[in-house]
Amino acid sequence: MIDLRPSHFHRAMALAMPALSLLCSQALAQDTAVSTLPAVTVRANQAALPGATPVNPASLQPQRAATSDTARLLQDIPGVSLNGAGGVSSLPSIHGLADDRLRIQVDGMDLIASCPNHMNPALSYIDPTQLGSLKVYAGISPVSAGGDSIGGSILAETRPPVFAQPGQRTLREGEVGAFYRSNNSARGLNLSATLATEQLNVSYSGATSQADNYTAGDDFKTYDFTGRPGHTLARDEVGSTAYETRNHTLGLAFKQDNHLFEAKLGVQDMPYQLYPNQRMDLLDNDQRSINLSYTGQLDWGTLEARIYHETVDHFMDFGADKRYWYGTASGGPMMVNGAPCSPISTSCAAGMPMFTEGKTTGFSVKGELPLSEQDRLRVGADLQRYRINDWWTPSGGGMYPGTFWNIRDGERDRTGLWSEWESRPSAQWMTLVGARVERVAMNAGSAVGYNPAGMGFQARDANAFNARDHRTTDTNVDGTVLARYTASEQVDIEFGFAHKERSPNVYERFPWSTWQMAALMNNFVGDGNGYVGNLDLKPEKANTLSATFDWHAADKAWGFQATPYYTRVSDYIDAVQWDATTNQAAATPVKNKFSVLRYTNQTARLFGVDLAGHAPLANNALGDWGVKGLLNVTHGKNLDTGNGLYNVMPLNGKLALTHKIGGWDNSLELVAVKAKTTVSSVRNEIRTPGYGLVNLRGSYAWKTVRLDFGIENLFDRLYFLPTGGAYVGQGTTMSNPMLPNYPQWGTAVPGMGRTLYAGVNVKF
Ligand SMILES: [Cu+2]
Repeated sequence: MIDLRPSHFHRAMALAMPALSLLCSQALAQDTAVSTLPAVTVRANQAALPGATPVNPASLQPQRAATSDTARLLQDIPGVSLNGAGGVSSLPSIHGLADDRLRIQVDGMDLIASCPNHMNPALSYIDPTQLGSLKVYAGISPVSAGGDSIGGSILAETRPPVFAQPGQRTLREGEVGAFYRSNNSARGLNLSATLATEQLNVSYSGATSQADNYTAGDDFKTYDFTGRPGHTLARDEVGSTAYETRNHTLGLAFKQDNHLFEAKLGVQDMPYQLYPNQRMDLLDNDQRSINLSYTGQLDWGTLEARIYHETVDHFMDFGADKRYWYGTASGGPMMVNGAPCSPISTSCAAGMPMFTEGKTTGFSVKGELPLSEQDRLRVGADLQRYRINDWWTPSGGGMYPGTFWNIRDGERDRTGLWSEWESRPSAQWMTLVGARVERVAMNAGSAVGYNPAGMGFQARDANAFNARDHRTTDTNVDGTVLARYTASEQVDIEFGFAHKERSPNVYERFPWSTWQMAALMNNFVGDGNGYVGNLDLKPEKANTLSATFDWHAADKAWGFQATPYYTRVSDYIDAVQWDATTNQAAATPVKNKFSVLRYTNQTARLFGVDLAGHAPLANNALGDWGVKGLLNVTHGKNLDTGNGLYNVMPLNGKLALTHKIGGWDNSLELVAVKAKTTVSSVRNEIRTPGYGLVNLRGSYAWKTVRLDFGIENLFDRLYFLPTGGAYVGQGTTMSNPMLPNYPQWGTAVPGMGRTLYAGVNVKF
């Protein structure tokens, strides 16, 4: 057996290296072959685990021109929807469970959003053009791909290193690209370059992207608004949707016989990403990561080990559209202290600097041992150490004289051990059984308000928080049983059961202030409300049953899949409206306005079905014609209150007519979404009307040049994002934000109006 302790691991490695150099080198390239390149790719064991839906690499390419938001590349995966956030930070949701309820990894790193609004989720650190592969476990995810999550898993990876064939000269290759999108003047560049010998690969990939605010299909506001000097937000302009981001990755890979070592350095520099559904904007995000990994085909099996470290420095304040406000709903100037606000006066909205600093260190190791022809055993261990500080410096307007510590010296450390056994007892059957035990230890230092001596609830809440021990240790147990039965060449069925547990994140546990202003800052769902943490939260525990029935042609020319699922979550972290005065749950919950809520454990149930299908229509002189479709239904309910769960996508579907001829690959896409009527009433979640959109997409590929272009929202429809939260993208979002007559109350964030896009990529 393998000893998983790091010191033993390194010693074992040192001993194993020379002995293994004699091993046959064929084992190296046994799985992935790079399509046309005369090169060898070494990958970790990529034999598809059951439950995984890889996003077709061919479908990633055309989308790179259409979006800079990597999460959006998942939009055609059955069961996946997106919760709107900033322009490049959407939060994927799988079967109604999103954000930290999912396990999302980038190159094997479990990245954590270090921001009270979760503005920097894992997928925001990788540009669509940097992606090599994207895989989703929507139904039952194996324990090897899970941990500290109750929903599915998403694994994003940059391109694997390539090496020259023996005797071949040094490989020099790369790609350069650019795109433009008309609606918000989004533009960006990407460059990747690789230099590789038989043993060494040096690669760089970088991407920049920036956009102005986008406009909706029609006016959705009743007034124009002057935000930054010289700039008026028209009635159809969606405030705070601009962004600018730059991602760079430098990779070094070394291959020796059956061993592959990789080092990746990642840098993100995001000058701004504004938020239409948050009261603050991201005005700087600096991330650095280092990721070292080893993959080896050893005589007993496959070994993978990884160690990574990430630091994030995140800064928020009011962006341009939230800083000034002199328009009111009636069109006149807004008066503050008897004087009209003007674009050059800061009296209407004081700044509110907020800083978050996160440090994540992780180590993981996994081994795969073939036990027999039919059986494989996988074992692994994951360690993660997370440190976070979240503080707001004084700024006036009641926010002084000292610094407000939202989370000080926050800690969240995970230790996980798992094992799974995959068996193929016959040609028809495949089974996977796994278990994981995980310990999550959390802690935080003392709460400090702006004015520790007084100021309403700040002192009371800080004292109450500080009087308690903030340490918690959860022991979470996951179990997965999954089977695939191949009934015939045309029918297979995959079904399974999973029990999964997730501990609360730091923002669910530690934010301590019931003060409205502070609570409004602690919101990672974008619903406009304020949230207060709860030290007594228990881990969420989910039991999920899921099956996928798959009918298809023997050659997969046509196919139809149905995935029904059912999840019951005990201790689901929902929220109750909180009365700061009594410091108790509100006796009479407010309706039709924003409120302050406190996280609490309740019981939830989610069920639904995903349907997906594709079929050829005709193959004639005009090309290859086909049709594909998708339908998602999810119901989420809080069984304690009878409420709907927030941010659950209403019934939605997609139908596409596809066409291919020569280098052309085109499609006409219809998107239809039903009205959102089931909402979380405790959050006064906003209902949205149903809508239909038409998109046109085209591409033409030569040998080394590729063009992608299209029109999204062809008919310039005004529609509202059912899971995009509440629109608070303009104005002084902090003044009287709870009033029902707050001009924007009740407006969901509109989707983008018509946009033409085009992108070009050249390989060299
Ligand atoms: Cu933030």
